[in-house]
Amino acid sequence: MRHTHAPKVAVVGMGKTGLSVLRHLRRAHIQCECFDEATVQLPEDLQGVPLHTGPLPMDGTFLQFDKVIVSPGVDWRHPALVEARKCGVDVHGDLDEFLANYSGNLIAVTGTNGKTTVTQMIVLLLETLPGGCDAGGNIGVPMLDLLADRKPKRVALELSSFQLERAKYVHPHYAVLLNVQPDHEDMHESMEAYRAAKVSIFSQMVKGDTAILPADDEWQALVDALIQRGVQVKRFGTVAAQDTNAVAGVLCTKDGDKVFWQHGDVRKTIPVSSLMVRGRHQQQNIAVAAQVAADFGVSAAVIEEALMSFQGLEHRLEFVGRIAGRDWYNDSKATNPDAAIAALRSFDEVVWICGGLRKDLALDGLIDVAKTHVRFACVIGEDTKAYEAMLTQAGVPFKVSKTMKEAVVHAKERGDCPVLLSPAAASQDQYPHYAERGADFIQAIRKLGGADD
Ligand code: UMA
Repeated sequence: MRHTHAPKVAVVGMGKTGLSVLRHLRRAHIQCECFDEATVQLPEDLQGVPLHTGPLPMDGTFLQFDKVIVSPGVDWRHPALVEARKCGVDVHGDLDEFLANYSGNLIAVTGTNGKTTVTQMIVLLLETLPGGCDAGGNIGVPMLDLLADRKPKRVALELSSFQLERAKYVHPHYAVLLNVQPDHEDMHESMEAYRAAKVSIFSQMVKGDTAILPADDEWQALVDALIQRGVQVKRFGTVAAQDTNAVAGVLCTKDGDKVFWQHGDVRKTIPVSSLMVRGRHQQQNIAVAAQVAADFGVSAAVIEEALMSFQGLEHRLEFVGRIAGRDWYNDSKATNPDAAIAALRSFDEVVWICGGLRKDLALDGLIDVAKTHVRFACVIGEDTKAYEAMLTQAGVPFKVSKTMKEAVVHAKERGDCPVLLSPAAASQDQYPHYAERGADFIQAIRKLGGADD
């Protein structure tokens, strides 16, 4: 819609993103109104902005606005948004606003699993450079907040499929795609649509830009297309010694596995036995971050030290401690089956706490890995049927637990192998967020008493 009056913007969703968009628009003296389907209130500093609560309007209200900026958690297929787009209203997310206002060094990171760890590690490493690096996006800091006081020299953005799918024009000069695995099937039309959203991170890349992608064959066609456009492509993976396809990842040799990355002309390696993070997926993640840091000029010595002292992030294969005679691991962030598969593979055998909000995801991929790595399972969550069926197929004995506390008590009684919470499911059936689920797990463990150091 083209209007001759002063621009007016509608902001949809009043969570972290919506509030940050409102503050950004206010800083630019742009008139705005906001919408949320829940009964919400605006904080003190945003009082005075017209707030509409209840179902999003389908009556042409959005036609009065020059643009509608939608939070990532509002389904892009929401009928009110579909209708607005059909009528020609400019509807997008906060990423377009960010890109229109930021021209510094942007490193964009996406993928189903591992993107927070990689983004966090990149920031940790680039912070050592003059001018540092800020982190934003899905990681929890709305990206427009990064522009509130100054224009940072470098920004690492963690981007979800929701943020990417509602962006009109994405063009980072440096972008990382970690993986695309089934997730969020309740919020995307299909797996293809989900994948397309992730891959759109590279859609505008041109000569001189850098793309980091997995070394797996499934990405070859995209890699070829990017190379044809003059984009520098770097690939990562878990590879055998003679493999030359990847510049970063985990190298499997007969002397043991090593994390590696390309530092200028030199291939740097660190034995995984010197690292504090466990699991191939985590080791691969930090190798990717090392590659980004090397490309941005961080010294090899700084990278080496940072990798070796990195303990991983909370709720991601986090070692809680040796308590009541058992080693406990909190992987509450494993909100989809592939994340749980990666966690299970990093142990010989565990007692596994799984279950939660399944998001319509198939659990078949868990059967084999459960068969090999799970001695006993405790199933949590509101609807446990699909998890019970998967464990039955795997031949793994299990118990359904009503609460996390009950699951932890049962888990403690089952032998002496480590206990792993890696739900393969979102938490929102029982908790506001995966972090609360992880905190509840830790609290239940502590209640068992008897820390053994
Ligand atoms: N709302 C509606 N209608 C809807 C849905 C939501 O009105 O149909 C309203 C809610 O009532 C609420 C607001 O929208 O008031 C919430 O908006 P939101 O869900 O977009 O939440 P934000 O607080 O803005 O957080 C978002 C991201 N959330 C999601 O993508 C679901 C955060 O990622 C992100 O950290 C934050 O922006 C800052 O960029 C969280 C997440 O769970 C961590 N991400 C998913 C994941 O990692 O798997 C993708």
